[in-house]
Amino acid sequence: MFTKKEDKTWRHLQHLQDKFAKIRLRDLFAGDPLRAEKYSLQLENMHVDYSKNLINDEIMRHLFALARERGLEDKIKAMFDGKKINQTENRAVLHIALRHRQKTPIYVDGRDVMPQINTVLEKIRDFSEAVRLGRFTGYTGKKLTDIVNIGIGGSDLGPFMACEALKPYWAKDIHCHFISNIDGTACAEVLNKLNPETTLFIVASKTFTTIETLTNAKTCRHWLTEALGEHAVAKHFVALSTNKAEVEKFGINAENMFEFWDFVGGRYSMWSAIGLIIAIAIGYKNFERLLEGANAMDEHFANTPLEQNIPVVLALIGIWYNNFYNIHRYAVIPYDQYLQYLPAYLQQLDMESNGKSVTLDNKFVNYATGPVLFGGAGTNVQHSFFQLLHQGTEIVPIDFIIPAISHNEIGNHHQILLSNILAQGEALMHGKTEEEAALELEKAGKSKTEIARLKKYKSFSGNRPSTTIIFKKIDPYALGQLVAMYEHKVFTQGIIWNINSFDQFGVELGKQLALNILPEIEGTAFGVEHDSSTAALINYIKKIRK
Ligand code: G6Q
Repeated sequence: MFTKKEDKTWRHLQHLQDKFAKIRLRDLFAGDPLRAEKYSLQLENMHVDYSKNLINDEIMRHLFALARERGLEDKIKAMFDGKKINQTENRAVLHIALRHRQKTPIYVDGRDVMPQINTVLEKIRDFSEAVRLGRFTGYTGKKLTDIVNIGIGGSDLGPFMACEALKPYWAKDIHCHFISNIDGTACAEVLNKLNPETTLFIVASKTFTTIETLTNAKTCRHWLTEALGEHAVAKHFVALSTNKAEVEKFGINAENMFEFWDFVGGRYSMWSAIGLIIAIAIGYKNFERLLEGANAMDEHFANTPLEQNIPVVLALIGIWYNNFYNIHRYAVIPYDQYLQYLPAYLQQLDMESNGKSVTLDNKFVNYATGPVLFGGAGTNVQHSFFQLLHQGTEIVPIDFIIPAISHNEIGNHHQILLSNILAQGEALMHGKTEEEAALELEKAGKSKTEIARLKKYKSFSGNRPSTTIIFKKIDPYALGQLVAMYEHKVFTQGIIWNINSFDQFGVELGKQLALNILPEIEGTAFGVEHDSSTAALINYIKKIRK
């Protein structure tokens, strides 16, 4: 699977892990006062400290060698050059073109894609401004104040996460809503609150064939036309898609469609027309800042030597844990209420991209690929799953993320938040030995028997890795940098694992089977063959729904 050279580097890394397993991070920090400085990187207002990871120079050197042997530099170039690196679908992968701010062309099949991207950006600018200023109104002439994005997966998670992350930038008189799940509750709970006259629906679907989105869009259309009549649709529905024919079939005019293209993957699409709701919420200038932040990260990724390249360094540290420590999970913990949906967004980005088992050479892998990612907002999660992170038997590497300055500097809230994020990283890394725990208990006046009984429970193994990412403030530019950083981290890991990070065949089987089961649930098909569990569950559901 690997070349001889790669295999040698891989085996050497395994050997280094054996050696390093005996070394403790707290000793490395004690022995090297410059460790934090050495293992930190900076890009503009973004600071990344990766010194609390289980690494040293020799390990990093071999990880960089592995990346070079796997051809990472050439593969980055291939993506930026519009080569068809999504080989199973024969597509270029050009989310970087969506935020390409330089006035240079990017070619796919000999054709510059920048003019069409810029035309759609202008359309987003004009439309978002018209809605915000009340120039584009609803059918009865009222200002559109509630914008509903109907989409799922890549057509939902990005815009939803970004709108929530940038709430301080929202226009005061505009509210954003998201309908994603096919569960009727998703529609009902949003529509219950809204007035058809002031509601704009954005139907976001790359293919415009997704059953959840089309079913939700039809329900919303019905809700609107019941109140305002068929003619109102043109003033209350727009579509974001690559599929003009299906958009028109649904009854949305082509002039109300914002186009994107098959070189934009769903989970990489918030920078395209799929970001329309973001532009309406925060204004086009701020939307441009989001693109500029991502573009700054793209430039950094494409032009910085691997050793100082933030996405590459983070990716290689992830590889180190995944493939050499056999730690197949990691957590992202933003200490910022506005970033609370970032982990859910990253779950799709990472797990849909790298949850693969077949290599680009059409062989099953014999090593671990994408890890399980989870997370939540700090400090909330400190009071839930952090117990396991500190004292459980699973080691979970963590990305801690925080802005130095909050949008809501109320009293000392943010100082407390800051002290907590730093304390968690320190506690996980440093731990507390039994002796240290005993000493503390002694100082607290506990008896010898109590100390002997409690000291194990009160000890922390430590040596648990984390990376800390600090921004000055989470503004649109910083969010662009952050999301693009994770996109490129995922890309880099995909290259090391020799898999295609840009298809998602794994979501298809369930969809296919659901289409078989639907007529049975609806009572229009009978006797379809299933395993006994599925068959019994279908019968049970039909019985109690009668
Ligand atoms: C993302 C995936 C997937 C997709 C949804 C929605 O990379 O392709 O999450 O975004 O299935 O698809 P449509 O946008 O086509 O409705």
